[in-house]
This record gives sequence, C-alpha cells and structure tokens, in this order.
Amino acid sequence: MHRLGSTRSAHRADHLLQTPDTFVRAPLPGMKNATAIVHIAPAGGAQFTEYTAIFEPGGTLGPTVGQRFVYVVEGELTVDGAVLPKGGYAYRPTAIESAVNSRAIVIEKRYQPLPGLQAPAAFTRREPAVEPKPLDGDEALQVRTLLPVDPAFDMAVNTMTFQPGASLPMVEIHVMEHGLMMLEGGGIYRLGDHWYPVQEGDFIWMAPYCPQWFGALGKVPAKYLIYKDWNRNPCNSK
Ligand code: UGY
Ligand code: MN
Repeated sequence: MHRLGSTRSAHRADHLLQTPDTFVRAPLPGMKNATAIVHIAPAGGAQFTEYTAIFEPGGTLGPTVGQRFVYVVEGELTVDGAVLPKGGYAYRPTAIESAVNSRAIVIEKRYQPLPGLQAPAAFTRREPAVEPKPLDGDEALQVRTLLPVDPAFDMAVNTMTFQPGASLPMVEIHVMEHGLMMLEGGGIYRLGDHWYPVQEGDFIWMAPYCPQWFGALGKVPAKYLIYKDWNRNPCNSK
C-alpha cells in the first residue's frame, strides 16, 4: 500500500532525516553479492559518506579511497580473519566477507593527516568490550567511544544509549557534523527548528551548526550510532 506521497523523511539545508520507506538501493563499484543504501555523501553536503551495506552470502565491498569504518547491525561479517557478530566493528578493514545475510553501517572519509602523527592502524573490536561512560554524569545516558582516544584519529564514532525519558542535557550547536543511525528504540529529535519522531532504522545527517537535541520515548532504551569529525582544527578542513 503506498502512502499517498507522505513520509517522515525530510531534507533541509542543515539536516536530513531519512526513514526506511524512502531508502533506495544501488550497488557501489566493486561490491559483490552486496548492495548499498547511501544515506549521506558529499553530494548531499557532507564531508563524509555513510551507507548501509546489505550483504548476501559471499558478499563483499569494493575498495575505498579514504578510511573506512564498518559496524555490523545484523548477521555476521568476517573481517581480516576476525568474525564480527552484531555490534562488532572494524576500522580500516582490508578483507570483508559475509557468509550469511548481513547488514553493516559503513562510514568512509578521506584521512586528514596531522604533522608528526602516524595514521592509525587497522583493528577490529566488539562493542561490548568498550566500557560505557555516563554523559555529563547522567547514568541514564551512556556513551561508548568506539575509536581510541588518540589524536591520530580524525573522526569519532560512538554509540549513545538513552533510558526511556533520558535526553541530551542541552541543545547542541557545534562545528562538527554528524551521521546518525538509530539502532534501537525511538524518541523525538530536534533538528534546526523542527522536532521529528524517530525510531530504529532511521538515519539522520546534521550539518555543522545544526541545532540538535534528543529525548528518548517509549518503554525500551533508545540507542544510536553517531559519527562526527574530530581532533582537527576546523581552520584546516576543506
Ligand atoms: O557527540 C555529540 O556531539 C553528541 N552528543 N551529539 C548528539 O547526540 N546529537
Ligand atoms: Mn552533537
């Protein structure tokens, strides 16, 4: 049943809310037994690309020009010899293969080197191995920092888990941009001057300075995976 042209998706100058009913699949160069839903890319105003990769058995990704981060949301991937179930993730993987039907969030971005610092090496990890920390002392809002705290990384990828009723402590307005995938639960996201109901499966892009706030609603925690550019002087970014 079509929806007579209505959707929760919205695209404005400083943000994108992309809900699954508007997802379009397309293969990316080099993919085998896999397809992509590109959520945001430089064509949409971002300095990075984020997509969902959908793998069939034997599926793999093509090469990337930049650094790549992969987070498994369904199924299981074998990455550089490591088996990554849901919640497993990889930084700068070389060989990726899915033996089963799987889905992963992929973030790609050209690396911005810093003088005197070596680019970070590849690694794989599982999210539960990362200790959660309360945001600003709020036990109801736990953050897991998936990439090491190290200035060699020019990006941060975190998961944030909100107990029902928990919220960001303030409306944030900052120079960093965000790519965000709702992994569990839902709530209300303020983006610019709009308040959107959001739920598991929705994607959000926030441009630099997009006013943002989230409050979790419902009876289960809300959790999202969030990217931001990090550790670089904004004066030097393109
Ligand atoms: O890291 C962040 O800027 C994060 N607190 N933003 C957000 O959740 N919208
Ligand atoms: Mn933010």
